[in-house]
Amino acid sequence: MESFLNSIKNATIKLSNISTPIRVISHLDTDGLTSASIMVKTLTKLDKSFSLSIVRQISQELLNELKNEEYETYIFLDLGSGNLKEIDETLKNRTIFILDHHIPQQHENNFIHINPHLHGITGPKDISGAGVTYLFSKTLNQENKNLAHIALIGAIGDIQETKEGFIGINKEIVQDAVDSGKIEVKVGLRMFGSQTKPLYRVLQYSTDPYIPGITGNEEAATEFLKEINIDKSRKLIHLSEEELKTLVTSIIIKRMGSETDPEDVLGNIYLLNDQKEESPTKDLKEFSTLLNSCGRLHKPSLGIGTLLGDNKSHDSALELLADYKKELINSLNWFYSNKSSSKITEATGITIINAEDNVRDTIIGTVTTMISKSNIYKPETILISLAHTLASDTKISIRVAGYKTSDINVKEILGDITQKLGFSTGGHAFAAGSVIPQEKEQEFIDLALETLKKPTESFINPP
Ligand SMILES: [Mn+2]
Repeated sequence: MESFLNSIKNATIKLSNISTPIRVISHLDTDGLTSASIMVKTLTKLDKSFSLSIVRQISQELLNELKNEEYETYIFLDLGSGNLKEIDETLKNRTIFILDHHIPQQHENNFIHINPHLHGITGPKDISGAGVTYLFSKTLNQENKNLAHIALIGAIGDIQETKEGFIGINKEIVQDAVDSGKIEVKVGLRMFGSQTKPLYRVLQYSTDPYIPGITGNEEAATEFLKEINIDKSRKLIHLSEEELKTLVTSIIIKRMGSETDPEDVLGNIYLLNDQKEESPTKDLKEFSTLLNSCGRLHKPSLGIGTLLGDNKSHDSALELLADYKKELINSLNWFYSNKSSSKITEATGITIINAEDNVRDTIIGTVTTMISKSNIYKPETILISLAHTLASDTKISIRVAGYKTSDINVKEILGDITQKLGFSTGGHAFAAGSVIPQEKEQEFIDLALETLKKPTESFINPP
């Protein structure tokens, strides 16, 4: 930790000495948008001029464009560590800052590279890109402690919050956010939507904690609430203490027998003090979803505006969230109505969903996650989805079915396949993705089936 903080300290000194305009490049997801917001606030406070771009990934085309710009200094946020070689080769003789938390590529460089992995901090839930940017910001100026909550939204976006709350450096960032009066941490039902969704929806959509017989089933969720005498359309935050107790106990009872840890339904809830109740930006988890939808629908500026406190952006972001939900539902409907068509290949152990232009490439990952948690496929079935991008490439997403954490590393699985085609894979052990040219689509599908299709059950159990 000390060497990590030293590297941050050194980087802040280098940044302080820069007087020319700075080019900032950040990632399109929640973690990237929160990283960007922290950096915008930090640079503005320092009176530095800068320009910001939000990108989905680092590509050679992007680097070529950046190369043609006149900047001397570039800051990459929540990306860059995996592309050291390309950045080095394309942006020669420029000053490069990389503030990232992805596993660094092996490549000698003279960048100002801040990454916890370089200091033995390798936990996937220890710190996010926004967390790294936040530590940098706080080291520059202790007053920036009041940005800690933004780093937490980023960490939630990267699914770093655990059943036990935040761990590692993230835990210290929670303390900063509490100390600076930005958030309140409460213990409650670990469920999404407590500020904004009617209870039956909260229960119906609750995959973690999973409620046997209720998760994924609107009717059962409604019936369950009727049995315990709680109006289904109320919101979780409005329940009395007594009602909440009844609800928690009833959920635990439902979970008995099939769950290893039935009582594991309570957890931390993080609420922003300066946001109104029932607002989608009150609960950090819901805020994270709002930002995610801004990125996915290519309106990252609305997300950043919301984070910077711009009311107009906030309102537009809420409208966008509604569009996003609609689009997710349309995409899921496409999946269900094409399940028996040639677009969807269901084999033992693997399903391939070739959505082509029917699902937007930026939401195909989310759609695949929803399918993976919906009990349609046996736990541990590998799900691979493909969708066309605007640039005529094919975006690939991989997930594993089941609501419980699996030991299967989907990043390795997809990486092994795309490597054979000459392309790389990014992401995490539980959710990964890649982009290949459309011409390679069929070759990829054939290869994936060949590699991942398991013999049928009867072959697994010899007579
Ligand atoms: Mn990240």
